[in-house]
Amino acid sequence: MAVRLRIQSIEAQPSALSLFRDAFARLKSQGDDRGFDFFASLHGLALPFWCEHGSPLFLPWHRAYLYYFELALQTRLGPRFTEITPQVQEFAEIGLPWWDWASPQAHSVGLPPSYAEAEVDGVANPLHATEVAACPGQGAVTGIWAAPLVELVRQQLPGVISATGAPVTQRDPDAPDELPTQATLDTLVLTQSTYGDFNTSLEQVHGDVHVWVGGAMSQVPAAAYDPIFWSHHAMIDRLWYLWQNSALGRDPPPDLLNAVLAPFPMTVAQVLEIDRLNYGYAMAAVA
Ligand SMILES: [Cu+2]
Repeated sequence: MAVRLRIQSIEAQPSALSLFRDAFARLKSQGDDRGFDFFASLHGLALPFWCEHGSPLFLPWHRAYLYYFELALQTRLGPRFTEITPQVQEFAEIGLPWWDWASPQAHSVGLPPSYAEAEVDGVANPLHATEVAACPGQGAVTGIWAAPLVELVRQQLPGVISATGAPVTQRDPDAPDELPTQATLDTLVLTQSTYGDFNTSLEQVHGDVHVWVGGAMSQVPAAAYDPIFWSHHAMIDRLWYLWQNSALGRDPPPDLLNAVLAPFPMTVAQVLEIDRLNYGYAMAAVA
């Protein structure tokens, strides 16, 4: 059972943070369909896009996405989205930390320090940025940005990746106090009384945070290459979980329940209970 902790909780435990960093770095070095580039590519470039936005499938699709990404971090992901026993035992219980951008801390410092620092002990911080091209010699893998694609992104989406040299994801965060507030969540999101309204209102606030981070995060084709994407979406998933378990929480309409969350071999009905997906949120730290 993976417990997803608030980022500040992980940052307060140096051993937990370095274990998470190690798992993230390992995933980035895996150049096949269980690796970071492959997962990031499912959201956007290289084509096709699979992500669901502006759709009632926004919340369930991203829940399935994080589920398989977390299995990959845990080294429990086999070929074609199967589950296997962990290949690296120490990563078996890793949970994705959630970035509470509505917290007082985020409104004072902005991005979590663990994701903001470029280097840790003289080594590149795997949570800071991603070089989007394939490592030389890793061969052809779905989702790699070939040189012409890198040039296209530089022309069409300026600021998403570095303008010269190796293509590395960029950020351009706004002022910390411009992040969405807990009051906004409490009044405009968590008070919704239908699944459709909740899904739509949470997607809007979620989009504001993508734009707040800027750079790669502000463009769907590149967003999932920024490591903060995963902790931002863990926060979104947690808010859905909190609403599901509140008095107002409702299931999606019946006609949605059998929708398949492609490319993942899962339906909407199968992601409604996170206990069944073998992860949970550390409730002691609820905002
Ligand atoms: Cu998103």
